Amino acid sequence: MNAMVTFTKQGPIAEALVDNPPVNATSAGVRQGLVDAVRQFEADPELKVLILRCAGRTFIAGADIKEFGKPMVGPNLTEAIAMLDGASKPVIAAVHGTVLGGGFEVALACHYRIADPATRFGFPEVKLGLLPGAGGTQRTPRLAGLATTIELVTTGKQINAKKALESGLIDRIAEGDLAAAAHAYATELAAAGTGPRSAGDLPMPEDDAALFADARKSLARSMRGQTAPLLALEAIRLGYDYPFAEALEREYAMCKEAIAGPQSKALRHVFAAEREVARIPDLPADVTAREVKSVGVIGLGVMGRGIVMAIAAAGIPVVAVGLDDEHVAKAMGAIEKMWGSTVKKGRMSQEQLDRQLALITRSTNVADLGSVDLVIEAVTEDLATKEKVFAELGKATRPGTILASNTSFLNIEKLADASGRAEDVCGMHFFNPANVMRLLENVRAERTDPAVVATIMDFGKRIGKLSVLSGVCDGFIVNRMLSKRSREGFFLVEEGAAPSVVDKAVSGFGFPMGPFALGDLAGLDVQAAARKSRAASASPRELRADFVEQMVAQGNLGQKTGSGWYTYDENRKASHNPATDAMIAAHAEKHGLSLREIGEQETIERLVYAMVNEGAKILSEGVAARPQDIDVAMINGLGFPAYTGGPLFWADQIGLDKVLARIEEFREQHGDAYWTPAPLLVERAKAGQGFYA
Ligand code: T1G
Repeated sequence: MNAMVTFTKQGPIAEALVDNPPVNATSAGVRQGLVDAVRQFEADPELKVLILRCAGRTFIAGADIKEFGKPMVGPNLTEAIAMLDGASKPVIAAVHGTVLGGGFEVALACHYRIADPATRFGFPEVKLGLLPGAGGTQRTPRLAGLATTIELVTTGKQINAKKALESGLIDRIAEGDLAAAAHAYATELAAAGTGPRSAGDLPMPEDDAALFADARKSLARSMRGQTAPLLALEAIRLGYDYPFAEALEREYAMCKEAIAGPQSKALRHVFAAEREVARIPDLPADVTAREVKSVGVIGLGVMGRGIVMAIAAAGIPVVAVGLDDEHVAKAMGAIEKMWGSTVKKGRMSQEQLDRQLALITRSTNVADLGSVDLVIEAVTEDLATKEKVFAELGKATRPGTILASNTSFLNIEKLADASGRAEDVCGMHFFNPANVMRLLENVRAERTDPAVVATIMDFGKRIGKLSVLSGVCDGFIVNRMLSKRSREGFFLVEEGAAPSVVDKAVSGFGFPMGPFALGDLAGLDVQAAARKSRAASASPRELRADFVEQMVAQGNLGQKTGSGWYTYDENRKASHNPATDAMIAAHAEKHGLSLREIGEQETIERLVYAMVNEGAKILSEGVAARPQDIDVAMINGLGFPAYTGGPLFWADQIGLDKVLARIEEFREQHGDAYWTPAPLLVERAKAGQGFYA
């Protein structure tokens, strides 16, 4: 027996205990250990029932992602699973934690299943560009029916133990200690002389062409551009077209093919990158995060409210400081309304809502922040206003209280100066809506204490955010790169592209929406204000492309006024806005511009290479420490399609030599101001390397 799987026996009951931290992934040692355990169990006539259990925080959470793409060592997972399924005596899976992917498949291949009440189950393979490859698409329908199977294998959605029990995926929910409950279950089966029970012996549920057709339609929409969900859906059909054993073989072959595909490579890169960015390479080893027991949020506009909600939802007390009683009441009313609708939708209990509300202390006085450990400032995006607030915070809070600004582009150094406690000052840039968006762009200023950096990175994870660390620059990582996409979008329209055609190309690339639809959503007045704040450093051509200002001047602010780049009906459904045609034509005539047809390829290259080039500059300047920080931020902050791996990973797949060549062509056509290739991009392209050298 190997160290990963320990085989023990107590009377007629055997136990195989898997211990492969951190999540008991089915690494080679685990697979071999499972095979050995079943062999030992089968070979001993004294033994009547085998319990499969895991040590640590979870039952097997999947195949070992770190082994993908490497030569297989020892038995593969399907062989280990076949041993469990084929045992001549009953095998019970006693599960806890997050039973995911291959772990769920191992459990389903056992004959009986008992779960800790808090256990969650799922097939996250599609999030890695894969499909279940060890029986998940074949055993699940036989146990739980088609609808549950389709939902589980095509979306990666998790279900709790109660739902798993109701669906027939588990047999019991353990009362008290799982090991003891499993042992009692085994003793019961042994006493009753119960035999093995293989899901593979059950018939497939009645076929339902309409269900599959609906699933294809909804997946094409909800998982647009992704190959794995539709593959997973088709894999279920193997159960109708082939005998069980052959269906398993074909499912495994489909999974192996997907593993070798570009989307899985990209999504596995993202999985690792999202964990890499939590590590701050240049933090001193001895630095420790400060304890954050309570937080203050000052400024209760849309962002401030979202931040208060995210903190309270994480169970952390928060003092919500507004300008005056009216502002505070309005903010709290909005928070209660948003949480109330979540309760109505059954996504949160009333008790949870009450607990979260009880964590929020209303205030209009900065002095009430005297004892908090962290203050997040979210007042209006105006430097003078923020400097005033930081000066007050520097006096009103105790030394060591971290003072963070939610600013999306203003200079943190100036806020640090205003506070009088620069070492405690940093940025924590949330994305709207702050209680929903995963990304938290933490900003380290020149004088920010390393302990502050460690604290805000930890705090981000504590409130369910994906923290990425940025240095100080205009727009940090996401908005700085986004501003280049916006710039190219305006230029493309100046040159003759229709906004809707650009948006369609960008959505087709995999973004949730294109730059013009996004502008209408965010508000053209907001975009105009951001352009105004950058006017001093803007080029003549950027200033000339003043479409947003033209529309704002006519009171067309986008969705909030029903008209912007598009017109919107009462359900905010977008339609073509003929006024933009007239505006673009008049603009071209006024400036003597000649309009031309612009193809989709050029559209995407102009918009995405502009971001890639800016990302390379951000990397060269050390604003981001690694390409992972940029890819993770853009995927989670702007919706850059994860199945491309993020802008820099995607550029690597294209080949930086090809990217550089196109940037040089754009530089010829549009000038140095916009298309000077970043030194790092040139250097890597010439060396035949990528950003991920
Ligand atoms: N393989 C290898 N390492 C894994 C892993 C896995 N499946 N899951 C997690 N880790 C590592 C992770 O990299 C990190 O390492 C540490 O564990 C803690 O993870 C045949 C083909 C289980 C919900 O997709 O969803 O089975 O950074 O920070 O927030 O059909 O990890 O510390 O060095 O995420 O508590 C399917 C992926 C695989 C599950 C825990 N399974 N993992 O979350 O911790 S494909 C998955 C998760 C498959 C079969 C197919 C989460 C978690 P390090 P963490 P967490």
